[in-house]
This record gives sequence, structure tokens and C-alpha cells, in this order.
Amino acid sequence: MDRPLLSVLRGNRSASPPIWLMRQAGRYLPEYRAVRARAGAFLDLCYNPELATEVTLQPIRRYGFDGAIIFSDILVVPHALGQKVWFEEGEGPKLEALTGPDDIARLSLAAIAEKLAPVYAAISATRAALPAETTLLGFCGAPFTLACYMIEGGGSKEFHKVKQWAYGHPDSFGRLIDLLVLACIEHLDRQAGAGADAVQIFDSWAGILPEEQLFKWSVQPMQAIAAGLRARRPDVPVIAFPRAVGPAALMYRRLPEFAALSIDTGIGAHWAAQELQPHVVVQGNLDPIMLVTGGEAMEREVRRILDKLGHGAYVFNLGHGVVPQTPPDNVARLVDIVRNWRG
Ligand code: 1CP
Repeated sequence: MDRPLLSVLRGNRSASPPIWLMRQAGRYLPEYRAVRARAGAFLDLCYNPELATEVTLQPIRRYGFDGAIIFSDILVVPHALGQKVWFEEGEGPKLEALTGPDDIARLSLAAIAEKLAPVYAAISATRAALPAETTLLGFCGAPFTLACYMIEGGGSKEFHKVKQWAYGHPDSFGRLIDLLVLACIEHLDRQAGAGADAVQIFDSWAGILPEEQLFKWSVQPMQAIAAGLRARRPDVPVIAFPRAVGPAALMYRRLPEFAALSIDTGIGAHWAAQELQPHVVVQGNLDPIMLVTGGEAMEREVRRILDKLGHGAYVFNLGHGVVPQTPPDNVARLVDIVRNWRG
């Protein structure tokens, strides 16, 4: 069975790079908004295998991406550990914030697989419905990014609380991170068991940490998750996405546990081709706002990235997720440019 994305993640060369987009299912698609309106609360959509399967398939039907990422959210893991999580319309995720070591002690790994069973059911159903050549991706949030939401009680601009906890009380913060490592290994293992071909670990907030803290709270836990998964599922490639870390991306590039490194928009494509690509498959880089702009500006930028990275081991993607204001036609144009590029 030839799955071009999986094949590139396994280290094989391809004539033109495979493409998928972070947050390729979502509010920019009218068919997503229709299902979302039917589903009720956001978490009810995540835990409804039939609807989660449907919204995962929507962008594949429209654009024929090489990869489908299962529709879920990184915050299902804190939810399965026993934390209160809900989504407020137009405001994003809310959690009952952890305020001290006692709150960490109340979290439990015991029911993860049972609580997240609908996610695994959605993965099996999606695999059965996908074209054979489409790679199915599972995912989880990295421990540090999960801890950000768990300690702040939602999104934040500055993340002062989580930093103060990590810097001032590294022992108890470390217990939270260790628990999340185990939870993520379990969650990724189950996703692979249900039919995910490869997985991505999203460390969306890694870039707020200074170097030494980054190593301790992002590089090491992500590596531990990838190593834990590899022990159970040696054939499942892991993509690491430490967002906004700049040249500290060098810390992730040589780790054998990561098949690919997903780079955000702040990293230069030329630098990535020289410094990262000789060591690891590179994914990403297009500014999601270029996809909103479209036209000549987008075409020029897409070709520039392809000319820098497309000759090596590369997966086309954005530097972060598709934003809701993206015109769906621009996505079709993007796919067309990537498909017709010949290095
Ligand atoms: O109303 C809606 O439809 C809610 C919007 C939405 C969507 C479409 C949320 C709430 N989550 C999702 C799905 C989602 N989240 C996917 C689905 C698969 C796909 O990519 O198509 C994935 C991979 C995620 C991962 C996720 N959730 C991350 C990591 C990636 C990233 O964007 O940095 C993060 C940080 C979250 C938390 C989250 N969930 C939702 C929102 C709006 C946020 C971000 C909040 C913030 O900015 O702090």
C-alpha cells in the first residue's frame, strides 16, 4: 500500500512533496460549520465518532490532501485525567485551573482509554472510509502546552502562572509533566492501535520558554513520549511541532525518536534546509495568513518555500493552523501549486 505522506515520514524520497494542513478541518469550511451547529458543544463533537469522522473526511473530499488528521482536540487528555474542561463560544477552551500539588494528585491515568474510546472509534471509522493512499494522523498536545492550559485555566497571552510554577516549583511541575507523558503515550498508542499511521505532538507554546527550561519541559518530555510510543509501535513515525522556538529547533533535529520536525513561520526556509533537513524530515512553514491573502503573494511564497525545501525530505504544511477567515478557494489553489511543482 503506497501512502505518499507515510512514505516520506519513513525517510523515502518523493518527486513532489505530500501536503496536509494543520487545522484543515474547521470553521473556514461551510460543511464543518453545519456539522458543528448540529453537534452542540465542541467536546460533544469530539466525542461523537460519527460526526468526528465526518468532519475529518470533509477536507479530504474537497482537496484530496495526502494526510487526514483525526478531528479531536489536545484538551481531551486533561479532560480524561479528570480535570473540568469546556469550550465557550467565541472564547476558546476553559478549564478549572490547577492551583497546587493537591490538584495534580487528584488527576488519574486510570480511565484514560475508556474516556477516550470515542476518539479511537472515530479513528477506526475514518480509516475505513479514507482512500487507501491517504495517511491518517493521530495527535496529542505536548506536556508543556497541556500544562499551560491546565494551570492558566484556558488560553493566555503571557502564561505567567505556568512559568512561575515551572521555575519556582520544578518538583511538583515535573510530576505534572511526567503524568502527562504517560497519558500521551497511552493516548497515542491507542490511536495507532485504532488505525493512525503516524502521529504529531503539538507543543504550541514551547516558544515562551528560555533555552534551559525548553530543554527540560519541551525537548525531554516530547522525546520521552516518542520513545515510549516507539517501544510499543516501532512503525509509527512521530512528527514534533515545537512552535516558535527559533534556532532552538536545533535541539530537536538529531533526536532519533522524531521522524519529522514541523516548523512554524518564524523559521527561515533556507536555514531549515541547511540546518534541519540533513537530519530530519521537515514539515510546514507557510504563514497561515498567506492562505487568507491568496493571489500572487501566496503563490510567490509557496514557490519560494518549495524551491528551498522541496528538493529534500519535506512535507508541505503551514507554520500553524488554518484560520477561520481563510477562503476555501485559496486552499484549492495552494494544493494545485504544490501538486504541480517539479523541483
Ligand atoms: O468552534 C470550534 O469549532 C472550535 C475551534 C476548534 C477546532 C476546530 C478547537 C478549539 N479545536 C479544534 C480542533 C483541533 N484542535 C484539531 C483538529 C484537527 C485539525 O487540525 O483539523 C487539532 C489538531 C487541535 C489541536 C489544538 N487545540 C492545539 C494545538 C495546535 C495549535 O493550534 O496550536 C491547541 C493549542 C488547541 C487548543 C484549542 N482548542 C480550540 C481552540 C480555539 C484552541 C486554541 C486556544 C488558544 O489559542 O489558546
